[in-house]
Amino acid sequence: MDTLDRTTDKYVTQLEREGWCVMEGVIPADEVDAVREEVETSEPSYKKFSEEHDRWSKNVIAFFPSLAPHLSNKRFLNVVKAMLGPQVRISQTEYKIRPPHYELNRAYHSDFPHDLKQPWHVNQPFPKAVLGITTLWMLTPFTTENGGTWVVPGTHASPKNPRGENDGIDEFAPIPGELQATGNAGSVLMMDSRIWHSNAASPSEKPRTAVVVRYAPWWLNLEFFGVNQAPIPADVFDIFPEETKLLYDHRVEGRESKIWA
Ligand SMILES: O=C(O)CCC(=O)C(=O)O
Repeated sequence: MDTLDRTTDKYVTQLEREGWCVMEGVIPADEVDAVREEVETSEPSYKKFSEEHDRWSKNVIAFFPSLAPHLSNKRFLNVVKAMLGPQVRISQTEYKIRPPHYELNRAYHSDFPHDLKQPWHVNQPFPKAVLGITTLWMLTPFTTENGGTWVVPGTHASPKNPRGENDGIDEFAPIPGELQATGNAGSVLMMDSRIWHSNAASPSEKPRTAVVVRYAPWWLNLEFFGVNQAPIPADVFDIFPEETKLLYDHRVEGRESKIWA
């Protein structure tokens, strides 16, 4: 880490104790609408592209490059690095747009590398270490009315898991202690990848727009046999700020990593 920034201590403390936090104002208020618009308007092109090509042949960040500079926001990355160590990479990037009247109510899980339904997971009992930080970039406000993500504070430290075969938890049912993460557009929900979390129903008339970006320590294997490791075209990557390049350098199309190799 460059220098210790004490102003971000409260987020680190909450992440350590509760497994989640919301950092407000990571994307400035006067920029967030343009990012949201690019994310929303590009999703149909991404879907069309996915139908015509292999879904994993172009990284989604290439469809909304205006988000890229924010992914290395200093205050935000300070917290990620406090949790994962000074050298981090982005493992996965995905659209998370909940359409109006979205109905799936609960589907509790932990995230890579703790998602027990994915082939590439660590087994229970999970190591007592932070192996991933999942971040949800709120491009519209997250509220209890429009599908703010459900989280169950403290469960990052639980030996059980909603998808644990012998743990007797119904992943599709409410869980005592659950709450919905809320925040203004431009905020980021940050979660220890072990925390039990779920998408939420949205009775709202408008989409709830977000992007999920998962961060990993440099040493974690990010080869998912092609799945969710789509490359970024070099001309898109080349215009990213240097700090964002560090995060995505392992995903540049047709190029050996310059930084990590
Ligand atoms: O979209 C959400 O609110 C939750 C997304 C989620 O659970 C995930 O990406 O793992």
